Amino acid sequence: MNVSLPICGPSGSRLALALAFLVPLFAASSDAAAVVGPPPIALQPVITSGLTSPVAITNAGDGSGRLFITEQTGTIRIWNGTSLLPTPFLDIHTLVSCCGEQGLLSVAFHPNYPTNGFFYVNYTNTGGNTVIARYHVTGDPNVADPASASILLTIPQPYANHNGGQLQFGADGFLYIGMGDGGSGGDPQNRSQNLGELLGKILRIDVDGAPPYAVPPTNPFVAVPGARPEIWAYGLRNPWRFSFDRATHDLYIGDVGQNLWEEVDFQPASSAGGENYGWRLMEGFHCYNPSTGCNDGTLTLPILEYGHNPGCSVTGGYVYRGSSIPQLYGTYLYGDYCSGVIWGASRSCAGAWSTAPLVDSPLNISSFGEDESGEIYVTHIGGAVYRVTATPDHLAPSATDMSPSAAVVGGPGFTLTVNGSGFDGGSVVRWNGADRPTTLVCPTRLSATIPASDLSAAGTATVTVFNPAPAGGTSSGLTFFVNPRFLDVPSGYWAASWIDRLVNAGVSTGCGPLLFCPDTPMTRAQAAILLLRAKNGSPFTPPPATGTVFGDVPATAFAAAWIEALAAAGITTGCGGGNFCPDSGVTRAQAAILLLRARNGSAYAPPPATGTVFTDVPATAFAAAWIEALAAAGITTGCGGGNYCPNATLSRAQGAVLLVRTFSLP
Ligand SMILES: [Ca+2]
Repeated sequence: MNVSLPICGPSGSRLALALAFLVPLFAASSDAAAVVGPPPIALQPVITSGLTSPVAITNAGDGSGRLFITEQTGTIRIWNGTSLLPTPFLDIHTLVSCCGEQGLLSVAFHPNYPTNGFFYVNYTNTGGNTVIARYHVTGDPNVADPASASILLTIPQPYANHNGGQLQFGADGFLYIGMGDGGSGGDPQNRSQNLGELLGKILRIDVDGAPPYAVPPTNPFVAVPGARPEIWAYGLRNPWRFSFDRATHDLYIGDVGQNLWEEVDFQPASSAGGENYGWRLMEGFHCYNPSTGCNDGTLTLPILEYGHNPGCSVTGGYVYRGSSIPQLYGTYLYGDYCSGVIWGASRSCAGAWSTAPLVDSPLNISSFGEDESGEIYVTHIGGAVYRVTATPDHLAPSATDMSPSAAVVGGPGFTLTVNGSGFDGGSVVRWNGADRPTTLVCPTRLSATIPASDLSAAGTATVTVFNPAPAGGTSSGLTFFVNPRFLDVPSGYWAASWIDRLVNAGVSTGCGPLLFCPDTPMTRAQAAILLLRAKNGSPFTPPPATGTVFGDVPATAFAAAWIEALAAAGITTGCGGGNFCPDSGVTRAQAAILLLRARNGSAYAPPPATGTVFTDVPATAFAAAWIEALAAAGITTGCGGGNYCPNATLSRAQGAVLLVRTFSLP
């Protein structure tokens, strides 16, 4: 059978039920506290009489707040917020064939409509062929001039069904046109896969180019011989309704299926176009023709599908970006013409799509539309318009981690990412209790704009997430560090002041931009630099390296000149076997020798070891005399518990303490 988009179709009993059902619709139980995901919605009647077969609803983007409702029979009506104006905005019913899947199918307003007054319509003419035409408003903003028609494009239609019909302007200013495969069933002439045909495609044209239109030079097939350059994407059966996410500009396509599967396709805003969405090779995620081996790997599969009975024909909707239902923010709404179910689809932060029914309505859903503030409306082919509503009911937010978690005092403002749960479009990131501009990135991630003024003083800040009432609340706090000098050395770090003194003396600049790496081992090569700078002063520069002193330190090695100078000063003889082991960590025992020789000269010899100073340093231990001398000089008190930990590697923070004490750095 062929039940794609049965507008004016034989769904009599269902339609009768819908027509009788003009009171507020039911919503599912509202135990939102136990549910993660989009909330149940209700459909609030906006227009319940005076409309004939509404198939599209949109706004003019002119700040007027009006809704423009396309009637399939050939008129565009205006809802001014309180009433349906009796005079149509446009009446071209004499040009239009109707109905079935034919008729006046949508209108899109030019992005500069407030200044140029142009809008575009998509209809099937009396010959059944698709026409894209431009019209102009008159001096009366509620009436367009039917004589202002300028036809941009006429596309022959071989059958009465599968005419597509959607027009949308993208954020790029180009007009996108949805074209069905031409009709019949199963795309008998294989048009959707044929790049020489405009049928079964989404087209993209530049309405501001030379009349009647120009092809954007960045369209994906402009250089492909035999391809129609207007094609933006292909492999579509009947993309009756598609839309752009007004926040991200991602493209969502409801592509009506054949006998079994309805699908929603997705194109990220970053796409350069050219996707093959599969029809007639595939229907949804399933092979159609051929019945096996249909996907050579180049097809772009749907983000979701659903089966027939009671579903029959998907009506693509919109990503909710309004303000009245924060829990729905970022959710893609779409529905089914026959079943009346409206679903909400969303993508996890990891990129996985999920979908859930939001309401099971008795409507024959012909279209969704947005008003200027991003609230979503539903048209019922029986002659009504509903607004999507929900009871605000926030979850309690939880903030689990954030990135970054530290900054340096006086630094620039930045974008803070907060991960957690219970987030929605009403969630606000707070910095020490003060609201910061916040965006819901995905269901478990927020981003907030933190100004430079939040980094004016060193210390810590408490970051929380607040959800407004009802329910809602404030998450527990995460601690953000505003550090004096290094991202990885907070004010409260145990060696912070020692590291500060080391850097102030010019001995170290850290391990990288704004980093000191306090808890990583100090390598022997790093130690060579730090020892010589601490001993000789920060301006000290060693003679050029020769590469002849240690077998494992060629002249080009990191710190080669410093290592050779350290040897020349008699402070080191290497790690044995003619090598220096520059990448090895300095042990705490080695550090005792190096520090005392650097401070006291190569001829220095410590007093004999007693074995009584540290429990883990008997008199016979390697470097025992040096370790005891280091303690006697007040440079070390050991690693704790009466021990020295001679074989442990020295961390860079520990090294900072020992260097500052050894050389009495200010
Ligand atoms: Ca497909």
